[in-house]
Amino acid sequence: MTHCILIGAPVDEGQRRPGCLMGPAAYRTAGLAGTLTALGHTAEDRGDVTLLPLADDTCDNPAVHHLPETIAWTKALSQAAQDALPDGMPIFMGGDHSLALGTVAGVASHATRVGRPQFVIWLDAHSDFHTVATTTSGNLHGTPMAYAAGRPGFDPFPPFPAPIPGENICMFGIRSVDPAEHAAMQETEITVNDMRVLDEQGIVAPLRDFLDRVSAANGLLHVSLDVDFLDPAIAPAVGTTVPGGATFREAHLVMELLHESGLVTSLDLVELNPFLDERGRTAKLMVDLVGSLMGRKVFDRPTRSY
Ligand code: 4U7
Ligand code: MN
Ligand code: MN
Ligand code: MN
Repeated sequence: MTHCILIGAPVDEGQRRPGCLMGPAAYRTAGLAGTLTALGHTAEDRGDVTLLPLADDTCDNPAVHHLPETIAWTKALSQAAQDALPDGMPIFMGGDHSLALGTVAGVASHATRVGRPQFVIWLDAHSDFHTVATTTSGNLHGTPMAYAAGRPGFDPFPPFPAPIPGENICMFGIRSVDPAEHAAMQETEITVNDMRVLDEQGIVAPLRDFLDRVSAANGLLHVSLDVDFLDPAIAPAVGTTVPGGATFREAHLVMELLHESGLVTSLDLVELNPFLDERGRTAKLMVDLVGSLMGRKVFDRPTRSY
């Protein structure tokens, strides 16, 4: 039994398709809390995080927009993560992916406090490895992984509390990487399981590999699930669709294996734009994936081995 702490993060400023701010309401409407309690967990909804007063932060890259808002969200969400982690498992209901600038900072601070290494699984079509300096779109939802990895180029932001070593980061579903991100990632030990790897090896072997490392290190594991990890045919409610994403069963299998590992300590649900959804199907799929992550099985057997 896990105490799940739902935290709304109605962040819309990290990209240019208004609507992600409706994400937390859509997850509540799709029955996220009830899904958790039906599985025997407890669910506490702490409501939506509100934005702190803005500073007049600036940067040299003219493409960047909503910098003061994004920095304010980063601080507020880092605090919300640190407040929640001693009490249970925070589930951040986004909101665009810039919210992970704050949530990952918060979980990394907590990990340092409890003296355990932090690991991150990034489920996304994109690597989100731009900095404030390199982004050409200016959309800061394309930057959180670089911030968490301690890349320079985030000057106006608070320094990342405890940068996450590349060996502790694993990406799945990747199929859109900009040249500046690619060059920067070459310098790291990040495991990039792009769609080609999944086509050839499937989900199980690469994921087991990473989970074994988390377990051996007694690590904490943060999962960041971007809607565009999924194929747009099954998950249309996202601004940045990229063809060739994870199938329904691939996504559920990731979640089922994560559940069996017992290692997940925090979760982001990001980039859902309910304004682009078809009768709530993407919101419902995301809630069902959380169900698999929290122990729902296709068919319950006393013992199961793959
Ligand atoms: B998401 C992009 F140019 N790389 O920087 C950019 F392709 O959180 C996309 O993963 C970023 O959805 C996507 O704008 C950010 C683009
Ligand atoms: Mn993303
Ligand atoms: Mn993405
Ligand atoms: Mn996106």
